[in-house]
This record gives sequence, structure tokens and C-alpha cells, in this order.
Amino acid sequence: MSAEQAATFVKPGMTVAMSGFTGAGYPKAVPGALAKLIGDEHDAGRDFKINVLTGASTAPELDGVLAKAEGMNLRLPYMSDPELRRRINEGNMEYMDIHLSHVAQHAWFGFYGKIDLAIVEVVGVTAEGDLIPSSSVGNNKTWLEMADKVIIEVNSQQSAAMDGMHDVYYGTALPPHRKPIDLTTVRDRIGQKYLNVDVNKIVAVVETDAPDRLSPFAPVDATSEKIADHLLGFLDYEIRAGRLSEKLLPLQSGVGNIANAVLAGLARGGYKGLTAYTEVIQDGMLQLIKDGTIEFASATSFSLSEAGIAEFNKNVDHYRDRILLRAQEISNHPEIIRRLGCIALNGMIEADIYGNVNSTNVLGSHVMNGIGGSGDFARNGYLSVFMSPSTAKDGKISGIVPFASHVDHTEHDTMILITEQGLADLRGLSPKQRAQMIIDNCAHPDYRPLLQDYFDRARKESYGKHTPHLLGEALSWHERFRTTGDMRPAQ
Ligand code: 0RQ
Repeated sequence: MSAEQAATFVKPGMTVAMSGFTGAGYPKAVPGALAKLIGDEHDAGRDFKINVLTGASTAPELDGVLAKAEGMNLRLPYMSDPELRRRINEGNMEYMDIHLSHVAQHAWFGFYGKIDLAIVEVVGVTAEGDLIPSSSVGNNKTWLEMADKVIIEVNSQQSAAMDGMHDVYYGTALPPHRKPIDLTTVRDRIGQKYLNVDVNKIVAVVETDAPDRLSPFAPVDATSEKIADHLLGFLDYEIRAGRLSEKLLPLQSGVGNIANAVLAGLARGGYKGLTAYTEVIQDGMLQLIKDGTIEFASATSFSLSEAGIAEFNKNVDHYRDRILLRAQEISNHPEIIRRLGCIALNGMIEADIYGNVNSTNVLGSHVMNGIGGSGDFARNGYLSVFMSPSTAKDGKISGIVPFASHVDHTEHDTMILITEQGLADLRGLSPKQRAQMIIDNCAHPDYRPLLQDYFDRARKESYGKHTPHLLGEALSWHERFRTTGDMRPAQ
């Protein structure tokens, strides 16, 4: 049926679970028709808002249109749409930022209530009535199982050659009946190619022919290149120290320009035969798979630019043997991440002198995208690395601050911090040793003396001397930025 007809199955107050992960595999047509319907209802003076659950971020055709229509009461988990971000930060709707590995199980635990409807994009439907997953798997298995009703969008623009690239695991259970997940290498297939669906729940099938959101990346700049070089130097050091082999351990790479640039940098490192156990395959990773730097990658979605999609479609047979897409509860599963010993590489907004990392909230209050899977990997990885330029907004903001204005990853989860200034290896160090290393190696020269001054005074005047802080001053840099537009004090 048409998207307009299908959208009429959505009623005010419903919890609607949709496909989509980092701009891939989200429904392209029904959300737009729904936004129109919501707009019409609002014009007629009637309230119409829904709760929207997804895998991760989607695109303007989903988050953007529903945000513009003021159609969402609650949204979870990770998002990156500017319209949606604006409304969340204006305080006009609720947003819950949740570890991506938690979403499916929390839904099963009943933490989000009943799921009324699932809207899921697929590449096709098999003769047996199974669904061929699209460019992301995300939480689709859970949404199809839990929802009362299901709308399927069949997108003919998604490459049919993706058939067979998915591994959907149906072995998860609820505590106390859980069993170990038998995945011991990144290549292991533990599930099935297709998603199951109870056909009796399907109320609509909508055909679409539209591309995924195309994710352009900033060209690799000198700052990102320096960050990548510090990381490469560190990996080399670890190999020489005998803590890593030349094949490293499975890489996880976060989203964003820095992460993409770091992956491109790995190609320069001369590695061959690496593996990835990650969430997202960005352009940088596709390139590494193409040139043999990475020989196998497991993820839950693609997030490619136009050029990346063209490259994938051109050489799909090459990629099909080297990529598996899994449900996000498996791609991000703590048990597996710890077993495989992933090297977690994620971006950050700021870190404090002790290594607490803020990935999500600018000035402690304005959410950027959400924690995504960074926490799943940072807590459980063999190594957890956080990277960022040492300053933001033309030097007016320091990426290294006395006290993080919001904490997503505690000091206990941060092993390595990298800025273009250098790398701080925090393993085996006490808080005061960590602070000195972060100030010396990662802070920008404009801010280094200020941080040193704060730390020196804190060591003398702090209430306790284990993690010295001047509480009245700890967030003063953020406050100064708010009032003067610059974290640096006026000269
Ligand atoms: O904003 O474009 O308006 O200038 O943040 O910053 O330096 O381009 O870095 O693209 O790597 O993103 C943490 C957001 C970094 C990302 C974050 C501003 C900066 C710019 C982007 P502008 P950069 P990146 C797996 C892992 C959490 C989720 C995650 C992220 C914009 O890495 O979302 O890791 N991580 N998931 O100017 C104010 C600061 C700032 C700042 C940067 N201190 N204050 N603004 N910015 N630092 C994938 C998934 O989970 C799906």
C-alpha cells in the first residue's frame, strides 16, 4: 500500500520502533507520510506525538521530518539529526541516551513499555516469508519480535547483493536463562541470514526506491593526521613490547571525522590481515578492506558517503566475503568484546585531567549525538582509546579541562588519550600520575600552563589528595566560556 495509507496505522501515544543505524537501513517513506499526518492533526488542534525507538541515528527523512512536525514525545537511543538535536536541546521533547548494547535487552525487560508498531526497511522478502535485512541490522530482530504490528518497507535501491551478508542470532534469552554466546572470532556465523517475522503481524508492505543518508566526511586534515600518527606510533610500541601481535586485535572504530581519518591512517601503517569487530563500516574501513589492511570486518551497519556506496556496489563480491552485519546486541555485546579483546577507538568532546571522558554533552548540557556504542567498547575492550583535537571552536574551547562537564566514560574506562599534541598512556598510573601525563602530552600549549596551575594548586589545597580538585573552580572554564565565549581568561 502507499506510505500514506500505512502511516494511518500509527496512533497518538504509540511506541513505534523503527529500523536504522547511523543513517543506514531506516524506513524512507512511512516516516515522511506520518510527519504529514501529524502536521495535519496539529493544524486541526489535535495532539499527536509518538515515542520513537531505533537502532541508532537515522536521517532527515525520519528524525528530521518527525522532529520538524513536533511529532515525538520520546526518542532513543543515539541520534545525529540537526533538527532533532535542536528540539532536544531546547527542552521540547525527551531523549534517552542508552548504551547501544542495552537497547534490545531493556526493551525485552519491559523498561520501555509495550511496542505497538515496528517499521522496518528490508532488501526483500524470501519465498518462505523471511526478510532479507538491509544496510543495517540494528535492533530489527527485537522490533519484529516485540511489536504488535509490523510495517515493512522494501527498498529496491538497496543492493540485492547484500543478501547473505547478515548474521542474525536468535539465541538470546532473558536472565536467568542466558547461555554463553558462542562467537570466538570475528568471522563466526552464529545465526541466520534472514530476519523472521510473524506474517500475521504485517499490516502493510510499502515499496520504496531511495538511497540511504549519504555521510560525507571532512577531508583528512593535519590535526586528524597527527592524531592518527600518534595512534600508529603507539600500536607499533605495543607490538615491540610484545603486548600485541602484528595483526593487532579486532578494531572497533567510532563515528565521526577523527575516527574516519584514523582508519585511513592505519593504511599508511603497513598492516595486513587485521580484523574489525565494530558497529559501523565507514568509508575509511571500506578502504582498508579493499586494500587488504583489514581482512574481515563484523559490524551492524554501513555509514558510507556517495563514493563509498558506489565503491561498495562496484566490488560487492569482494566485500561480501569479508563483511558480516549482525544485530547490535551482538556487535556491541560486552561478553564478546571482552573475549575478542577489541581495540576501542572513539572520538570525544572533552576529557578531564584524570581521564574522565565526555562524549555527549557540550558544556555539560547540550547533547551532541549520544554515547552510541562507545561505552560498550571502552568498558570491555582490551584497549580503550579516546581521541580529539586538543581544542575546539578556533581554540576557544580546550578539549582537556580540569573537570569533565559530563561523564560518559569514567577514568576507569580510559586507557589512552590522544590529541594532535600527543598521546597519554594512562595504564598503570594513579590519578595524580595520569593528570600530569595528560597535561604534558595532550593539552594545547594555550591551556597547558592553566591546567598545570590548577593541578598544582589542587595538590596543595584539595580536601583530599588522592584525586585533587578545587571544587569551586573545577567547572569554571566552562562557565567562563558561557559568559565570555572563550575558556581562556582575558589577558
Ligand atoms: O562541531 O562541526 O559544529 O564544529 O563537535 O567534532 O572534532 O569533528 O569530531 O566528528 O570525531 O565527533 C564526540 C561528537 C566527536 C563523536 C564526537 C564539536 C566540534 C564539531 C564534532 P562543528 P569533531 P568528530 C560508535 C561510537 C559519541 C558516540 C560514539 C561522537 C563537532 O565522536 O558522537 O563514540 N561520539 N560512538 O566543534 C564544544 C567541545 C567540542 C565541541 C568537539 N569540547 N566543545 N564543541 N566539538 N569538541 C558509533 C556509534 O555508536 C553509532
